[in-house]
Amino acid sequence: MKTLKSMIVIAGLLMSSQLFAEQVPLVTNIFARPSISLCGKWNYIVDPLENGYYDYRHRPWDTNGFFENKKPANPSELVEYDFDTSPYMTIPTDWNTADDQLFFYEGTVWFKKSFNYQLKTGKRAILYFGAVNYDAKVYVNGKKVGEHVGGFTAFNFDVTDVLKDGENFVIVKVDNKRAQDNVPTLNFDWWNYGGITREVLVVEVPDTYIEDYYLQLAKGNAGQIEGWVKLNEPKAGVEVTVDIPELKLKQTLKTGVDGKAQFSVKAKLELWSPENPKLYKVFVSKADEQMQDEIGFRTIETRGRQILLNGKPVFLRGVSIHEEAPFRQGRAWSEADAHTLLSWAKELGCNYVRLAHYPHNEHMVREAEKMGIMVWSEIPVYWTISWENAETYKNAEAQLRDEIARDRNRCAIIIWSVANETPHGEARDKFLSSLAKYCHDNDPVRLVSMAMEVTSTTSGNLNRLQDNMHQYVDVVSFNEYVGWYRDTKAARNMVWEIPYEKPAIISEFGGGALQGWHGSVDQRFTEEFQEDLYKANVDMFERIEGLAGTSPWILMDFRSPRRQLYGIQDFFNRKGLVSEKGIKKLAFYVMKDWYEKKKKEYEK
Ligand code: GCB
Repeated sequence: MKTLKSMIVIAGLLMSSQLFAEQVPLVTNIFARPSISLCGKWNYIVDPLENGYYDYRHRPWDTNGFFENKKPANPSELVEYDFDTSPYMTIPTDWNTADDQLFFYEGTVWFKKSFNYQLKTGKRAILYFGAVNYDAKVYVNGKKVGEHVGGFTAFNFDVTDVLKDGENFVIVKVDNKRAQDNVPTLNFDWWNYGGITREVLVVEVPDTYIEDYYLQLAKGNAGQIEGWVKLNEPKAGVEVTVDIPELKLKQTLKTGVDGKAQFSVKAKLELWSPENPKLYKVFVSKADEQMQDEIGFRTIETRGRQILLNGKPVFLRGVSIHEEAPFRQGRAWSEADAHTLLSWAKELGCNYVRLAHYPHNEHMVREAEKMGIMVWSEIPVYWTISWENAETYKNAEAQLRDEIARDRNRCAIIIWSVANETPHGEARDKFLSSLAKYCHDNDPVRLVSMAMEVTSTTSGNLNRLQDNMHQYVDVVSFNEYVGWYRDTKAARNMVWEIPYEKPAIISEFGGGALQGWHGSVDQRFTEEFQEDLYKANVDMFERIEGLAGTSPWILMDFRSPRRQLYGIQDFFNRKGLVSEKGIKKLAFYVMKDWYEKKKKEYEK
């Protein structure tokens, strides 16, 4: 007779939620590994009622869900879906711009891709997604391999045991419904582009593989490279090599019982900087695998109110950027998108960009690095999320963990930011200080910041920045919308007080203009109004003591459902310095001139 316990186990095994594979820690430098691409045509089924997931009593299907990819066994059998006769999208993309009917859609869409695979003996197969917004349930050959939440971080599953030789299929249920407890929450000022928005790969690695590695300069020491190589399992005595041929620096190491090998080595280096974005070819290998990376070395620190790059004070001449595709709109994801956006930033005179409001795709960060642009990278802890909810915190921390895991070798990244414009309060303070601590503990060589608001004391023309969070960050940053949301025309008389002995960045300022619309400086949404606002702001910046950088809002007009003004906004946030068609507005040149001036000042 079956015991109750074994019956429960069997029932559990039958549930569709049973996992047949494992979400494994992020495999680093994914594009340098042997892989097959699953980009391209994926058939899709729009499922607003989640019919493919729940039965008519709204209980999750054990069998019969769309994940089974069922075909009628004979012409009389009822199966009310068929991926193979459904339309397709070319992944990566967002469904909002790929299908006109889905422009405003928020909900579930199922995607299916068939592919041929032959797994070699002694190898493992890792199914990698660059990003899926927001909730992804992933099935391979009808079996659930895992789930991921968060629209902007990469994730991967070990699917070795569910793949077959020959024809396989992967099905993903993607759901981008917003929810209060999510990160981001219900309310945000950008388009909630849904879908499989970055690349999908099946990566082949050896049974024991190099999961991750790290090589950067020791904090504040331009002559010491520190690093480690980590296997996917705690296996001791495995020989791994880190080789930088140009430096004649080759480290052959043995892993310890934790599967990790550490090193610290002196080196005479050409340092990475915006003027000289030097990257070294680095080979990380072990007997049965080798991969190449391009890595730069620089130090980043603060001293009083200054930011020091390679020991020298630097002014961050920045601009904020959303991950929105130039010219065609929709989510940006490719190297070409990254190059266009960053070339405009370069033309503006930038040595720095704020990648808002979530981790951007890997090409963006790598391209910035090649072009000599420092990066602020952030997670979507934005406005009023559920500070009291432990699950929300876990979600935010997981996004931070995966953001750092993907990019820890990118010297271009100088700042991790953990939040944007959050309301003061005890629960928030606990949440954000924990995130800041997480950053410092897990990446001691970079700076931590968050975009605050000027909430305090505007008495007369005095602004004082005040936020408890100042004690947890290395750089205090704040958004000010002088001339747009507040104090129209008052910028020229404003006085600022930043009562913290830390560098300060203005992480946002700006105002809207419809490109090509002209009028007087007093007329909202004309290029002249925006131009004047920029003139008044840069003039004001000269009077902010300890200002270490600015990142105006924003490089390019971007889609937002919050921006309805007919004929002007048409669902675009118009604060771009460049229109969505790539045309520069007058304010672009105000900022460009000011950055030229700043550059000269700092070169002296
Ligand atoms: C902000 C937000 C940003 C918005 C911007 C605006 O403060 O951080 O996400 O898009 O203002 O345009 O209002």
